[in-house]
Amino acid sequence: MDPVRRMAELRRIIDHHNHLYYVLDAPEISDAEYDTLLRELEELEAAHPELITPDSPTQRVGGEPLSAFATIRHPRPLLSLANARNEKELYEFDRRVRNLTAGQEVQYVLELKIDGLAVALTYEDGVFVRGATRGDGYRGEDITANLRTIRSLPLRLRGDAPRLLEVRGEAYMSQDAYLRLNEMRDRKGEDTFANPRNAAAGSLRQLDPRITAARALDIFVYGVGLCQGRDFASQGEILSYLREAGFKVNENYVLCQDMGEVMEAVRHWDSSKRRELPYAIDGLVIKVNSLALQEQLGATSKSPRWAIAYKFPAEQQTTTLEDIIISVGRTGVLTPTAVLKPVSLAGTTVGRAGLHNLDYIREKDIRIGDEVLVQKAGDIIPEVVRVVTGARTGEEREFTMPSKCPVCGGDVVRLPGEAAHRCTNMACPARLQESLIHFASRNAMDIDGLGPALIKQLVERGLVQSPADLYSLDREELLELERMGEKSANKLLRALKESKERPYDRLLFGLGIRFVGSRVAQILASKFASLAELMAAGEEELMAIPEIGPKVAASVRRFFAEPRNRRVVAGLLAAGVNSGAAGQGEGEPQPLAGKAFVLTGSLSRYTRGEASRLIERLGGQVRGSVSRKTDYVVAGSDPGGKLDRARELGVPILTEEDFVQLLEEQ
Ligand code: 3B8
Repeated sequence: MDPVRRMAELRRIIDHHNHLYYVLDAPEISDAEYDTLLRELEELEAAHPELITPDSPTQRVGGEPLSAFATIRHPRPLLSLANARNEKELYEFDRRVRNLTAGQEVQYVLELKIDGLAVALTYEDGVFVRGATRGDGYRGEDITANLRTIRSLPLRLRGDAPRLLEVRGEAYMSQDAYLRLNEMRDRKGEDTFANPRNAAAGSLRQLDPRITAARALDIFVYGVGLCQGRDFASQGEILSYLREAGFKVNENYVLCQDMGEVMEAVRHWDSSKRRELPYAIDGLVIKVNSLALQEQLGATSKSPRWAIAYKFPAEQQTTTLEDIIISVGRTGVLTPTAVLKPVSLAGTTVGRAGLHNLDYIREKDIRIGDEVLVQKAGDIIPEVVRVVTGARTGEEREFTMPSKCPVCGGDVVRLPGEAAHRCTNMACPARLQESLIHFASRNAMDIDGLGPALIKQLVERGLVQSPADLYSLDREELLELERMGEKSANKLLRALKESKERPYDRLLFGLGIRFVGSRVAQILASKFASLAELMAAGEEELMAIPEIGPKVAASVRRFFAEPRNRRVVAGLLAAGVNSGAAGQGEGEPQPLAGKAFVLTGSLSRYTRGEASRLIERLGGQVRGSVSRKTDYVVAGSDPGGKLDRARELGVPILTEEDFVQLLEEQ
């Protein structure tokens, strides 16, 4: 047979068996037979690479790792569902639907609410061309290459394909695959995922599709966002069509004639039934079946009026509270956390629970050694609901807040009117560490590869004392860190360099000013063209902005009034981080132009990075070793051999005082 025809035939056969295996879970041939078919196709494709089609079953994993995901604007917004937390709220939903549809007969479809990641899949003439995350509902991230690796996702639709089809679904990881993945990560000493949903999201967020391909992801689809060339009359019809087209559709949906039937199904799944499923669900979705009625009901800016999510009540368990530990956050707040005897809760193992603050602990009279009732609701961190006082033995111990910071030993105070205890040491390594984690995080400077473990090392080794120091890290310093190879060091340096170009609202958010979240940072950045302008703004000027209240204004002023913060900002600007200033750096006087400096020993006022940046900002250069071309050696305490060398060569030596004076003169 000629190769073109054989290749087309093989693709059809392989697709068919793929579908039987991954979608219908009913294979008809053995793995070995399947592999033989796949190998034959691979060989033909290797011999005729020009005949490879993008929808070929060999083309699931491919392409180079991306440097970032592109943004996709959804043709129709992917709204999210309003929630009902109990039966009463479900009846209220039904009442609203009836009021708005004035006496017409309403049927509902009830579906499981898969706990995964919402995605939109676009097919053109039956071929999968694009897949995106929900994002903010209007724009998502292009994760096409990663979605292609999901075997149950058809690369080509079965039957007559519409011109254009946008399908909505939920990518997820089965309980089994989740447990296996975590076991493996645990063995390798990697962080484990807290639940299957995070595991699925983490896997789909990989820039390298080969990593995604190695994770056992799956997908259920439940809706159509856009369809040209075909009409549907009801949700039931959509689900049937999607199944025929080759998608995996969850079979546990029911058509309900009235609310009585809806409630029956709700109670069925509310019981322990849902824990028998091999995947996690976080509730049920109730949808008006008729698309004509759906259209009549419409949507608010956030959610459709024709559907609602019924959230299962939070799950609770009792266990022993073994200890209370303290962590210190970015703002110095000491947060108590309960260490629990691990219990299984809502499908995950829980070993920690939030305790908020000392008042919370006192109010609930929580003591170390108590039997406690813990609760987990959705994504929320588990919390201690109450103490099982009947189980007290008298051995329980009352908890007291430490008067010294457990991380740095600094004084702990509680400010009047605040529930929180704070470490007063501005330089507390825990605060530093948390602020760096925040600075590097996705919505801030988004420094890929700079995670909590690496930050911890950098702080512990004294390499970084403020976010600005990140930008003077060099390759040699990085290579000395644990688990840091050439490749990751280069990658990190590149990510750091790239982060300098982020829009300046992200920098503003990354500074971690109290009450300045992403949104407020955007507003401030839109009102003040540069960080310098913002820093110069007075409280009134800030409060004149409609969205900015006195709390935010005061916090911003306080932050920039703090000399330490001003120094961090100056360091960041000197490192060339985008701060909105037009023609940054240009026109600054450069009195040290052409002067070569060498630093040795440690300075009391500046870190090495800060000193370097100050010199560079004034036009000077910082070198690693002393030579005849060196203009100045700055010697701090405990200087090394560089000082001897400078004396030998007669290079001028500056003490820290001399250096500061020199800078001030400039
Ligand atoms: C409208 C309908 C959002 C959803 C929807 O299994 C809308 O239907 C939605 F605006 O998020 N997780 C489902 C699931 C999710 C949604 C849905 N149906 N089965 C799910």
